[in-house]
Amino acid sequence: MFSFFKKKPVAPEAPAAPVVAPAPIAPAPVEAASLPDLLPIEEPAQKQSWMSRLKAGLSKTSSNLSVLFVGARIDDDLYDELEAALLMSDAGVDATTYLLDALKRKVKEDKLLDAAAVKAALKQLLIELLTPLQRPFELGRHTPTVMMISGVNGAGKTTTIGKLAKHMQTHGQSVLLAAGDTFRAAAREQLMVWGQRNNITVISQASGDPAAVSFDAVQSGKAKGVDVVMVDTAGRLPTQLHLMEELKKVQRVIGKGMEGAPHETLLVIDGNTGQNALAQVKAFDDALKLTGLVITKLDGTAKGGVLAAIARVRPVPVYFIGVGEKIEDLQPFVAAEFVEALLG
Ligand SMILES: Nc1nc2c(ncn2[C@@H]2O[C@H](COP(=O)(O)OP(=O)(O)O)[C@@H](O)[C@H]2O)c(=O)[nH]1
Ligand SMILES: [Mg+2]
Repeated sequence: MFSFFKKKPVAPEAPAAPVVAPAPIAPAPVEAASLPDLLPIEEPAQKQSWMSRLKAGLSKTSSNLSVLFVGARIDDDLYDELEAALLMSDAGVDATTYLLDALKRKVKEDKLLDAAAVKAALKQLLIELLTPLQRPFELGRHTPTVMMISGVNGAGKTTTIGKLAKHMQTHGQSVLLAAGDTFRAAAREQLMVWGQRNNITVISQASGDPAAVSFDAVQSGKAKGVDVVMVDTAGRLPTQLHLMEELKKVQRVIGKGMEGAPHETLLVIDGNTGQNALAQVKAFDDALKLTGLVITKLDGTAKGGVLAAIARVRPVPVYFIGVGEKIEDLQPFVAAEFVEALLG
């Protein structure tokens, strides 16, 4: 059966953590109308299968690649066009060169004669390139599992937290959120209202110190024995060095609240960002030692090749990918599925 999260079996000697029903901790400060960018609360009754949504989401990237193989002859023109298409998809020079060289070798060795066989060979090479990025997200190893979520403004951090929280609830996990985006009061209120509607506790502070809010959330999560604490953070660019320092401080202070925490430090990337996504991965990874990525908005982009660039240059695991705004549009990254949607 398909499972969204991999649950680590609890060691027999570990005491069972008490799970408390999450409860909102503060009254609703604003009306629901101020929630344009959070999630629909109900999942739509009509569910498209994940594969068809992934295909639809990636169609802008895939049509540029797949079209090359339709009735094509295997010659230098095909390789040139493929090179251009891979670069256009933001696979980057390194991954593009690597894939083309490997493909040419394979065509020669296996004496491939028709375009369909070459396409199948490319699929295989892409799966091999992307599989190291695939890693199931583990729950249950720590109580709580503490996650810190970082990224630039508008990447999809808060909506990703909302979607993950709902998925986790579905899997029987209790969740607590920290409104660590203290930069804007609206961001804090947005998360709190959403938490109340979804019966998920949100720790928030009017004082606006993200490290303090995160520390409180971890303490509270430990005391209540919740399964997962997710810390939202304000968006920032890697070039804003003082804000990157602030983020490092939040991470350090979380570690003071619970040894070994945060267990997961995630970077959320907007799939439309192009090659700058790679710069973001490098900078946030250098600053925070990322444990994983979430790549959102692959539905709006022709740049889905950026995963190949990440795989070659800074292979941080991609836990989840997003192909839309609904809860079910965020799913675990599976290399074979992704490549099938691109070149199927
Ligand atoms: N099309 C699309 N929109 C998304 C996706 N993920 C997030 N968004 C939208 O991106 C916008 C910014 O998201 P938000 O979570 O507020 O970004 P944050 O600033 O990083 O917290 C919102 O309107 C989200 O609905 C996705 O996978 N696809
Ligand atoms: Mg946000």
